[in-house]
Amino acid sequence: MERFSFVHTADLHLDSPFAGLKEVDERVARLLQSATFKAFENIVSLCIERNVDFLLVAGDVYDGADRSLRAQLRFRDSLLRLSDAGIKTFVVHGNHDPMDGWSATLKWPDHVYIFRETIESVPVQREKKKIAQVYGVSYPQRDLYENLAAHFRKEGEAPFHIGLLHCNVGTETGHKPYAPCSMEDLLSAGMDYWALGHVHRKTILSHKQPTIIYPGTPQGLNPNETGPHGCYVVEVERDGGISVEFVPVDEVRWVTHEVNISNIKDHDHLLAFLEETSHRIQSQARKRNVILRLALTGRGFVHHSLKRPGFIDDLTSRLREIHAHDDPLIWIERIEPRTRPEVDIAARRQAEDFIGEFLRVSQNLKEDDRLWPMLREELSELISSRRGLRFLKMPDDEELINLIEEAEVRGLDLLLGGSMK
Ligand SMILES: [Mn+2]
Repeated sequence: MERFSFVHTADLHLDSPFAGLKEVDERVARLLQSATFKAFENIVSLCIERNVDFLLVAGDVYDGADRSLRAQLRFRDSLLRLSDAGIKTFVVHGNHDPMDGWSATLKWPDHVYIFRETIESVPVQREKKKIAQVYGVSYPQRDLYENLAAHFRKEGEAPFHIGLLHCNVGTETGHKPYAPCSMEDLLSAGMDYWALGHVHRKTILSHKQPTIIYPGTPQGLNPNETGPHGCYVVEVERDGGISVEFVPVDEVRWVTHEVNISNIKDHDHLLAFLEETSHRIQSQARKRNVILRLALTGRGFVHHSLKRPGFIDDLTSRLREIHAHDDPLIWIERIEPRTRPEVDIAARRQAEDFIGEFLRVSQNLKEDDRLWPMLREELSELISSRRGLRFLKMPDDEELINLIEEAEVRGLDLLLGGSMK
């Protein structure tokens, strides 16, 4: 067989509104507005630089079913650049951009193939020789709970078979179970490579026979999509061997960094320490724009200062000022207090008094996950209220533990009153 290469991406979410950011300055807002487009532009440039044979886009091209005209035009313009370079593109749509959403009537470039609502297979040719066969299907509508992978079957003679699908493999992905399927479904379809989309964190489910990959979002879309985001370059050798390389293409990188305040002695020290941390993270990002969340942890004198009205806001502004003219940009999104008061909690927990009992209850809640359904039950009334529906969602396990910890610290502060200040 012929040696060839391709790039695999998914979940572009073009024109994502970057929900969940409370306040953003103008420079950051401008950068975010174009970030999803620029990340995709970087992928197109990568395809051309590496001279790959084709690009695979595994769903969620657009952020919403009501895809903006701007997003569709920018997507088409990018694909035109690829098409002009003789590089083919194969696209499926997912739950965020199903076929029943609004589409402008645009003419797509010659080398672009968009899969429709029934599974099709398309040969990929290079100089009249078939190098691969691509199988794909798009979501007709958003809420699709049918196992699509189970209908993929390799057919005919081709040197290499690729499944292109937006789907949820297994149950532990942290994403909605659209087009749910199992590893067994993927393994039994006879594909050599599964180009998946849906899970926003890059994940290699299987290295070979077949190779199964979620490339993740090429641009992190919210403060939880931290670290490098990009796409995969895949090289297929003459003997069918596959090598994959992750290439970061993100324009803006979300970083959450924990800072332990236990050894901080005064406020000057705190400021200098945070400044030094942000500078270090900036240089580690290697000329990428960074949006930084600093989580302050540990137990120390700073804990009580952080509770002073306006203290965290002032600290945040000060750090933003220091970096105000940096290019690439580093922006302190938030300083999150997860600190604890200077108190011997272990000793307090042993004590036969009300505080001891309170601490034992909260520890029990953190450690015994059988109690969590009860906690969620308590929360459900708040979350399903009219205001709650707009602003809240049910916490996942990690968030629930964080909530219990916050409640423990707050409860302890209230119970201890002024005595520990
Ligand atoms: Mn997605």
